[in-house]
Amino acid sequence: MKPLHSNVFLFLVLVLLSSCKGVVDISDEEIFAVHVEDISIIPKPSELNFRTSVTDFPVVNILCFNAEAKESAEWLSVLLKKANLEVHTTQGESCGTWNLLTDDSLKNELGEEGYILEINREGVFLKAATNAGLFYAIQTLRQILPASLENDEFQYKRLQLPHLYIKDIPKYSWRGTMVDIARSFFGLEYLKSHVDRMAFYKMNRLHLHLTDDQGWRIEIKGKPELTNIGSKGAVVDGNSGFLSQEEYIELQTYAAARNIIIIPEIDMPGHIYSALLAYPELNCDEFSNLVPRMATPPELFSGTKVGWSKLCLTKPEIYDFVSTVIGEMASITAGPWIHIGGDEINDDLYETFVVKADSIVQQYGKTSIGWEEVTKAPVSSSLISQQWHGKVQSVVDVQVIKSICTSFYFDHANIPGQVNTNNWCKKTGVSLEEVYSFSRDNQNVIGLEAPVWTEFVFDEDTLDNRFWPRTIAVAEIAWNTDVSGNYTEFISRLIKHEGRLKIMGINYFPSEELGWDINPNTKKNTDVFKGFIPEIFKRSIL
Ligand code: TNX
Repeated sequence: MKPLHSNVFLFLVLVLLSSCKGVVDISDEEIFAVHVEDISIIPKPSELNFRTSVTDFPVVNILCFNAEAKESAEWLSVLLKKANLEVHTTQGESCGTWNLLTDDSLKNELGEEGYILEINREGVFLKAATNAGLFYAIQTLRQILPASLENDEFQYKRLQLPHLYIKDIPKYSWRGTMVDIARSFFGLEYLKSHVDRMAFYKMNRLHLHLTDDQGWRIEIKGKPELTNIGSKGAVVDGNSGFLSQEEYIELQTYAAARNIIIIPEIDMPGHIYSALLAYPELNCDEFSNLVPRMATPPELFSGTKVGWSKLCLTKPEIYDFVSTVIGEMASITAGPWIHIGGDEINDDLYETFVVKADSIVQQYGKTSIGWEEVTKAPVSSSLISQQWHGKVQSVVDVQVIKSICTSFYFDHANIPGQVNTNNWCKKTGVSLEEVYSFSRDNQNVIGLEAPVWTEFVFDEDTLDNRFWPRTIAVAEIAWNTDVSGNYTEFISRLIKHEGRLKIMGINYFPSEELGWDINPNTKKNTDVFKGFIPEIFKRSIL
């Protein structure tokens, strides 16, 4: 750490420099004042108090951080520079106008992801036990600052901020979305934008549904036909393709820098025709594992029917296949989880399979997640069950992620009758209000996750329309559980996000109660942090 006097010296030099440039003469018009009534923070912080006083920030600023908070200092500099501030970063504690501090002893008070953000007459102070907490403090600050920062159109020279105190701690550790890139493929660039958007709303888990009957979307070097052959299909009108391991790792690093963990799903033993096509030996004799027979290898499957394909569970060789695939996924996955699917199949050997697949995941040092059907089997107590209807009688006491279809299946319509949507779970679709009103009932719940299945989603604008703004409601109720029931108040905050969502190029669905432009006109696609990675993430995170 630098001694304080050297920082004071640096400050004096900077003040001198800035007065030489004449910036002390800046007129009032060049100051952008943030007004309390314009501030709309989502998810709603657990504690937020505005004071009546304000601070005008200088043009030249010292950003001060402790050694551990270096990556956070990089994020904050990017943000402040977009506000046209001149920023000089220096290591130290509370020695600047902007101050970042990680302090392990705050873990009791703030947990892994909580933070304190204070703006007072001395400056701005961001504190947390971890860089994850600071990252979220920076996202909050970003929501306080004007949206024009996002696309470099902020014209002012100085900022005036109201004094405030925020102490903010998430309720759930799992605040997720899922993208089905198997039915219709969406590639690296879209997924990175999706990560940017999730991070802005403090979401931290991205589940990728990588494999299904229609397509296999992740390169497995030990089983090259999975992508040579298995990636070629998609639903009718959907795109095919796959992520190379290099792309998967690039996405994962980009996400990790934003405190988002990628959860890869290899759906087994059903939903697996694309693998059965690539390696026909995984089928039973005469394809008796394909019932009803919707396609026969080497034919691709481009329909939408579910529950008709499975690995031949009487063949011991299928476990070599499972082991190769899981082993490779474990070796390229930084997060602790691998999702083994397990949905929608009937077979006497189903439970045996699930128990074995779970133990293979553990052999490779990871923890399994499965769709709730897997809890019919005596799986390990570390497995996490992802509930999509909540009706399975579990034989194990395990942690639960709620993805209940009546509230979180965003392949369902935003409003009744919306075209290209599924409706098997709820005929009228899943409205923004229904998402927001979800009430949790079970003490094992670790969080919420909203999936978009892509049987009827063929392009990025449609995928945006399914995710946004419903995902913002998920982000809020997963972070702050004191908000339930106050939908009107949520809407009054969400309304103010329209401009920012447009700048970020999000083709949102204009829910009527928001009064947003019907056509978001998403020509620009930007984000103040788009493409940015702090130094420490330029090395491998595996
Ligand atoms: C059920 S939920 C599925 C998916 C479909 C989805 C369509 C679950 C684990 N399986 O295979 O895409 O419904 O809404």
